[in-house]
Amino acid sequence: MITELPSGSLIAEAADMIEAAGLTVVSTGAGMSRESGVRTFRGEDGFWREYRAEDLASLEGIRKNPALVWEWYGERLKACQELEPHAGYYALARIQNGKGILPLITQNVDGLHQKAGIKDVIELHGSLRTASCLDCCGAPGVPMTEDLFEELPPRCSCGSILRPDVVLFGEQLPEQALKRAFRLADSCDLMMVIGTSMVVYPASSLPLIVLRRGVKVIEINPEETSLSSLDGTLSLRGAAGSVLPEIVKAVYG
Ligand code: BV8
Ligand code: ZN
Repeated sequence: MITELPSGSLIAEAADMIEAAGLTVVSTGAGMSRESGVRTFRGEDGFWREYRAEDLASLEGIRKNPALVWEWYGERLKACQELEPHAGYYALARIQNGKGILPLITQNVDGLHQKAGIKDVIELHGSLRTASCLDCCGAPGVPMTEDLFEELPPRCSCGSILRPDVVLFGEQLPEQALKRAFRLADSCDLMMVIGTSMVVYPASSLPLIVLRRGVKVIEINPEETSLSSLDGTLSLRGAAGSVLPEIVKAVYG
């Protein structure tokens, strides 16, 4: 993991862009949670035991091996409940308070942005808060609490298996959340893209919409992505937990 910081001039450039921009939108992926101890989906910790996340986070995966998939979500839920937001989250909350508005779009389901007091969080891929009936008997979502994991897989009152209310691969994203995300990409003056490999669609299309409008993107990621070298991207090679507080220092002293 890269721990050194981008150059002071890049930090200062990002700070100037944030200060000058009107509507600034943030878009985060699994890398935003990495320094809080949540594994990412790809890269060195992208596997859970010998399984790829994509194979577990799918309807077919749940139907084929419901107990295994629920074991994975149980471990992730427990981690998310025990883990705390790192300094990068609080830096985003500081920018949101300073600017008065900072809509935040996330692919993450761990609830850590909200735990750090960040408001207006748009969860593109759902959350680990509730679970619903796999066979859509219409029963409302049940809270994902410890007792749900006593017997795996947890079942609906109708007898069918429950599924976590996250967006599984191959599923449509929540319509309102996606519509708002596209509207923000179409109207913002700046987008900050933090901790995403730019692999998963349609979240990965948002910064491309911003760039196509001739509007700038600030990327924060220890690794290069397909966004890094595009015209209009200021790519800061570093970890969210250390870069974001440096930007806040440069903006607010
Ligand atoms: C859909 C919820 C319409 C569950 C998730 C072929 C080509 C293109 C697209 C497709 C294709 N085949 C299928 C598709 C569509 C598919 C897709 O994009 N697949 C990918 C794998 C190719 N998309 C979908 O299915 C979406 N639905 O399109 O609906 C439709 C409907 C029917 C049929 C067709 C289409 C649904 C996508 C949502 C899936 N659910 N999660 C759960 O979380 O359990 S996605 C999952 O991946 C997570 O949400 C995760 O956030 C997301 C994306 O990953 P990243 O966030 O980018 O995380 P990743 O690990 O990849 O990268 C981490 C990054 O952080 C790295 O760059 C790393 O360097 C960096 N990093 C590390 N440490 C730090 C850091 N950065 C900063 N600081 C650090 N410290
Ligand atoms: Zn049911």
